[in-house]
Amino acid sequence: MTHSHDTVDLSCTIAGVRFPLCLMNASGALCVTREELEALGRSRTGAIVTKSMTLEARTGNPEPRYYPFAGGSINSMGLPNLGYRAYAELIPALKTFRKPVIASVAGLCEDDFPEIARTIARVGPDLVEVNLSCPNIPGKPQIGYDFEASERLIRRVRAVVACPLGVKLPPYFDPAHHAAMAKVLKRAPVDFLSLINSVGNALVIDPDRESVVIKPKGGFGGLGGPGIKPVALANVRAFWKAFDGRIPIIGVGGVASGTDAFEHLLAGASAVQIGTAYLLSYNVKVLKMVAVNDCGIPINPLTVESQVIGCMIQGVSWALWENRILDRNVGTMVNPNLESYKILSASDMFEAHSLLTPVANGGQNTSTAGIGEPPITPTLAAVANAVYNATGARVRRLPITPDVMLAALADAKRRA
Ligand code: YRO
Repeated sequence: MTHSHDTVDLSCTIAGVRFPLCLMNASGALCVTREELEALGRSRTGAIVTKSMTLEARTGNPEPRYYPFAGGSINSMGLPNLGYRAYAELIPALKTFRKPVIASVAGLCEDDFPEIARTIARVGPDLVEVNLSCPNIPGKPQIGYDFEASERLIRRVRAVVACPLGVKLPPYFDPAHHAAMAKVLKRAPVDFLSLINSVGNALVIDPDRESVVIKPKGGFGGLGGPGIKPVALANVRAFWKAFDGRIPIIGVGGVASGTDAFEHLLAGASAVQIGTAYLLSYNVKVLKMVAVNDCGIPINPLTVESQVIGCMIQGVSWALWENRILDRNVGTMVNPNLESYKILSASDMFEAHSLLTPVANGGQNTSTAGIGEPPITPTLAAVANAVYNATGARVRRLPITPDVMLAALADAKRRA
């Protein structure tokens, strides 16, 4: 028996809009610029979801503002986006990719939302998703945690948007809050729900650097990734129940595999969005490497080959994971042990080939030749060059982690 993705129907319909595939990016994940949105258009994603747009363009918070780690990601991007006028110009072109376009609308105050929504709805997005995780009045919680403000705001946006309108909600942790919000959403009303936004105001600390990992807001930020999946599933389930299954739900939170997506569908979602895992696809993985070494005529080729492959493994480790952290004041290494000093592991292993070329080195080739540093050092350059050949981005920092990769891509775009 053979399986082909073309014979399996994974389409879905949300608020009357047909999606060719029930998987798409989550708002925020690589959907700010024209290039990122067009890349989504060319991909197999079931829809193109934009970054939440504000009245004016924003560069967002200072970096580092996004940090992926083993358990997920933390961010305090601060709404970097092109401003709604730019997206109003882009959306007609994005629609030519023949998949729904979801415009995510944000605001820095309540009055911003209807103004943006009115204009953006006119250029024909297939759906509008209102991001309720936005600041309201200083000192008050985000709009999504203020049920009165949420109701006022949704009613005002509803009045100016003709296409299907949904809300992206923050996670709630108490059944009373699920009930209160469901009541608001039934009165407003909305056509679909996107559940959930990142789990707000989390704090990730790097014990090696003895520091928080993102710069804005003293390190506080929204948590995404595998750890928030149970919170997302609970919110999908709670709202599915509150609406007796009568509202389409897009599940968001901790989706990195088909099984994760399936769990969201089991909880009541009709489609699924992918945030942290989509960004993580910017992980560099070495699939295959060929090392060619001139070391004269080796007495024991098998030993030399084994040595060369060991060097390649060390080189790739160096390129992608190893991070020796020195205390700048006293010059001692502060990585406490090998538990927090990452190197390549079995699942990272690539197809390694070693070719030995018995080229005559100068006058003769019978002397001793080092085969320690020679196969290690060029491996770093080989990885960095392969990254350049694949993406057009030059990396100049090691190890090449997703944040370094994203910065390099942004740099390449600026230079282009
Ligand atoms: O920082 C962001 O741009 C951001 N990150 C998220 O994980 N979710 C969001 O909804 C947003 C935009 C909204 C806000 C957190 C900046 C108020």
